[in-house]
Order: sequence, then structure tokens, then C-alpha cells
Amino acid sequence: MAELTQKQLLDIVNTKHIAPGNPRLRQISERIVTDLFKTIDELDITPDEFWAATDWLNRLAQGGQVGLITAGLGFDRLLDIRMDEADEKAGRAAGTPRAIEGPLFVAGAPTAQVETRLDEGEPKGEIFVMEGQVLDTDGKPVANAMMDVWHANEVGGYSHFFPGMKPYELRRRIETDAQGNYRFRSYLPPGYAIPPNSPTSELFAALGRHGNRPAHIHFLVVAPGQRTLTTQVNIPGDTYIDDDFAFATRDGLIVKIEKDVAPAGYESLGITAPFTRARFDFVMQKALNEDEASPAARMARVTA
Ligand code: MBD
Ligand code: FE
Repeated sequence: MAELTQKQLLDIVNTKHIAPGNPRLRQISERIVTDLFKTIDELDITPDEFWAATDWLNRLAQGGQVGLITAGLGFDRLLDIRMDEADEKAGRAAGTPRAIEGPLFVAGAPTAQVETRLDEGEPKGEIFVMEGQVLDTDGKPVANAMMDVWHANEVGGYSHFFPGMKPYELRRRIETDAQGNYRFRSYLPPGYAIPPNSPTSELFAALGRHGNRPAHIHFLVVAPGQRTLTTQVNIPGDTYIDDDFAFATRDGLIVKIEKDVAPAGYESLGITAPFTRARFDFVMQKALNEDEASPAARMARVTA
């Protein structure tokens, strides 16, 4: 039987095949396996350490927390930085900065025309209206844009992930009118913290890191002919605004908060007393192809 050196084993693992398979996947697998062999050797990883890691990965996946770890280790922001770099190289107009989707988007939220409430019943925080237009990079209104909006509840929980919340609570889709207008009422969310006693919190404790995100609201905006825009806005004043565990805070995405706005004109949202408002326009890049305008692949992943 064959005795193998580390190098011989690696070569066999990386070249063994009886069919072409998927060349791109084989290339990626080869790189990752090579780097991990190297890590194990150079850091003298013990069998106990190795099997503890596989156990952790199993628990991480079982708990549906892989997306928390990718965000917390910077991979989600990395993908944004790479798309920004590609845009800049191609001389594409930037529009509203993109910001990570995160692992907590749910497709299929109830849809409203132009305006809606995200919350129901008694407000669980400061009554808040956000409003503005969806525009293209020429400054023209984007009619019939579909804007998904979602945020955390008063204790930082997201519906469909946090126990006790109603389906689609604090999640809505808003279709803009001919002028690209949107408007919604909700309450100002607090920040988010990773779930305690979870595989994610285990890793962050071991790394000596916190797992907090500053207060934010997510958006996913889709419109014919426009590049799908995934972004977030931050509420100013949060302790973690420059120390987000997911590295998603960006200039241009911190909204200005106006307090004590007069209620006139906001009756359709059930507002009869002074409230807190932010105005924000979303600027979408023009799509260069159908893929950029259609989030079909993205939606297929989340609805699966
Ligand atoms: C969130 O609310 C979030 O937006 C991200 C990116 C990661 C974890 C929780
Ligand atoms: Fe979030």
C-alpha cells in the first residue's frame, strides 16, 4: 500500500478525478484544501483542535448561523468592497452605497403601494417615518421600484428568526409611484446582538470580540432596468456605529434624524402627534444586463 508524504497526499487529493466535474469548483476546492493543509502543518493543529472545529461547523450549520459568521469575519463586506472596486474601475456611477444584506432577509413580505406601516399596534419605540424617492443615477425618478424594508424589533430580534414574532413582522415591500416616492412608518429599532449561547457567540468570545451591530434598517430595491440595490441605513448616535461587528457602516448611509415633525400630511399613517422623521433618496445604478436588474438567483436562494 502506498505510504504518502503530506505533499504527495495533497497532490492526490487535488488531482484525483474520474470525470471533469465542475472545473471552477475543482479550482476553488484545490485552493482551499491546499491552504488548510498548510495551516494545519504550520500551526501544528492537533487532532483535538481539528475535530472541535468540525463539531463547531456542524452546530453552526444546524443552527442556521453560517451567515452570521461570514458577516462577523468580514466576508460580506469584502464582497461589497470588491464590487465597489469593480464599479470604480469600470467608471460606473456609484449611486447609493451598497451595504451587506446580512443573513436575515426573508422574501415574500406583504406589498403596499407607495406607503405602509411596518409595525402593528402600539409602537414599541420612538415613532419613526422614513420617506423619499428612488432615483436613477441621472436623477430621474424610478417608477414601480420594489423596495423590501426590514429591521429588528425592540429587543433586536428579526421576525422568522426570533421566537414569538409574527410572520413578516417589521418586513414590508413598498412599490414606488411614478415619481419614485416611498414612505413608511415604524419605530426606531435598537441595535442587534448575536444570539448568546450559540456557536457564533462561542467563536466571538474565543476571539475576544463583541457581537453587536449598531441600529440599522435594511433595504433591497429592485426595478426594471436598474441594478438591484442592497443597502442599509444607520440611525446616528449608536455606540456601535463605528464598531459594527459586521463592518457594514458606510459614509452616506447614516440618515439625518428630524425630531418633533408636525403631523400634518401623515394622517394616512395614523400619525396625529409630532414624530421623528428621516428623508432619504435611494439612487440606483443602471443595469448593464438582465442579471443585474433581476435578483432572481438571490430570491431563489432565500425562498428555497
Ligand atoms: C443583522 O441584523 C445583520 O444585519 C447582519 C448583517 C448580521 C447579523 C445581524
Ligand atoms: Fe440587520
